[in-house]
Amino acid sequence: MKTTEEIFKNALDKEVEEQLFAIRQSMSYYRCALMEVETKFKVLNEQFSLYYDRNPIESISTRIKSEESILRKLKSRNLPLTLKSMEDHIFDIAGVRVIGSFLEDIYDLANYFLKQDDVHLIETKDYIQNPKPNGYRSLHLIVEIPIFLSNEKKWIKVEVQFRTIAMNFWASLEHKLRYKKELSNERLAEIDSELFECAKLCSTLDQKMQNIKGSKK
Ligand code: 0O2
Repeated sequence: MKTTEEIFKNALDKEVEEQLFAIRQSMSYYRCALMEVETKFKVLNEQFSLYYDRNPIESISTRIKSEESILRKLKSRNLPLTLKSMEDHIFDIAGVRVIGSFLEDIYDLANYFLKQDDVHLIETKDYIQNPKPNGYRSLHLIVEIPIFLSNEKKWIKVEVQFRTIAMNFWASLEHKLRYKKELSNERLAEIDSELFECAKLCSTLDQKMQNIKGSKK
């Protein structure tokens, strides 16, 4: 016969096990959604290559947001630290970054992607038309796409970031420079101002490259 303590411990173990499984399951759905979205862009690139003899995509990368970053975001918004709260409020757990060749490619790719009838647009943040005050440029879409499991279809949210090579170059280096912890406030202000100048140069470069290419296909 089990003691009350043993029964209680077993119940707790079971509950923890179930919660851990639910988290693993959720993360697995986000990974499946990333595969679906990545394939969609590979298909678009293939089609451009066939019809227009060019590849508008320089590279595609995917990432699942780290647990640390998810918790930080939930805490910063005073949201409950639960799986449901994460699924309901954090929309960039699954992230795809599409690096396009020219400015025009960014909007073409985004439009062709959004035309697909299984892609539901949730939100657009156009930091190319409206750059962030620090100079950050990128087109962000939050979409919901279906993943097909053995006995059900689930809609999963994915954030897609579209950047040109110049936008990505700036964002990657900004991230490295900005997050050096030992810098003084004065040096940080200097870096911010120089980075803002670099962002303007990148934007000019993008426009020049687009002009050299000329518009449409
Ligand atoms: P990580 O490591 O990619 O997870 P919201 O979701 O609307 O509440 P949030 O999260 O600020 O607010 O959304 P936003 O503005 O669309 O930015 C989300 C992501 O865009 C960031 O992810 C970065 O990948 C990128 N990003 C936004 N602003 C900047 C910037 O100023 N510099 C750089 N280098 N990247 C930026 P996370 O969550 O920060 O990190």
